Amino acid sequence: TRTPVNVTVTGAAGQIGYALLFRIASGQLLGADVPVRLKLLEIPQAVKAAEGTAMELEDAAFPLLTGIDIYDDPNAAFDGANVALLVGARPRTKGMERGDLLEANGGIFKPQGQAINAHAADDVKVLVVGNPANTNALIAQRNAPDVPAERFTAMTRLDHNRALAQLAKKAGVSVADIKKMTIWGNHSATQYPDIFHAEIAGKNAFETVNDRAWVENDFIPTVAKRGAAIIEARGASSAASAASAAIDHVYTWVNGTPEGDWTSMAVPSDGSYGVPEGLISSFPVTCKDGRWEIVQGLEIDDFSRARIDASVKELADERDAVRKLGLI
Ligand code: NAX
Repeated sequence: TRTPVNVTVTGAAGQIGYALLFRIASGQLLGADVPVRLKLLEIPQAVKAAEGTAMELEDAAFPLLTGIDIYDDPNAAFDGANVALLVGARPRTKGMERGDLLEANGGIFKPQGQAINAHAADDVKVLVVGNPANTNALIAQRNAPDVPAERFTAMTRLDHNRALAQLAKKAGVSVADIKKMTIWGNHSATQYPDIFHAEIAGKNAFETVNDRAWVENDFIPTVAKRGAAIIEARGASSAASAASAAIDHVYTWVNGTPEGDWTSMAVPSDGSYGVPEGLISSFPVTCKDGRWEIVQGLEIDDFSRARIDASVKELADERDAVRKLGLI
């Protein structure tokens, strides 16, 4: 029998946590033959609610779930973590400036980065979901100098999946027919969903839909503003779809991208495509043997260049702001 994989989830009592934990425990995060031990981190006021979720997890009698522990101390929660899903974050509230938001989240992601550095397993893989995800991941990564930087990633897979769904609808195909979708940049309204390299049933997606106005005026804004549209419709932000994307992100990272396809992950830049080194920006990536690699050699036209640059500039501004605050 295999040793259980320790999966730490922060914000476990939140709405994404509620959707995510059951999918992890059922084996969808790592594989149907991989036992998992859950380590849940919450703030003290939400520990009781996390205990309620843990009771339900127990009641689901998942054969792969070997244990659940609940903590309010990051040092204990990340002890021995092989996979760390950083979901809990400080949301933007009314009247909050961007600087306040970055500072409040620095208060969460700096100590969590330090705890990962000190206590996580040698093979730890980190996915940051909590917003602003890219910059929260940067803060955690910079505060974990002993962990290889490439183990810190942020989630743009929900944006990627949203882009697949919109393109499939437009082209009248199944999402399974689409390959090589890309989200570039920040998980924010400046993100750039790129179909110029995507393929539908093996043919170039942009040429197949042949509708530039749709790409510019419909597809890109619909994907970028989908989070706001969900809040408008549901009265609450995306939760099950966000949990599903987190499952996809880690599953792909661990188990690999299919031959002839790639995915989108926000990862520390090596300078590829003119993205300043170190920024945690979304790229097209392939995964193999538990490692990701940025897809190289794609041609970027002026239209795409301007959009990538705008999103990357926002990331650089956020990095400068958290540097000023002494968080990195
Ligand atoms: P909720 O407010 O339902 O849950 C957040 C939970 O985090 C709460 O239970 C809270 O007590 C906990 N928490 C706060 N500070 C913590 C800390 N220091 N340690 C541990 N737990 C802590 O939010 P939810 O809807 O679950 O969303 C969680 C985060 O995901 C938010 O930041 C949200 O903006 C972000 N999202 C990111 C997405 C992405 O694509 N990257 C999409 C979905 C989502 O909007």
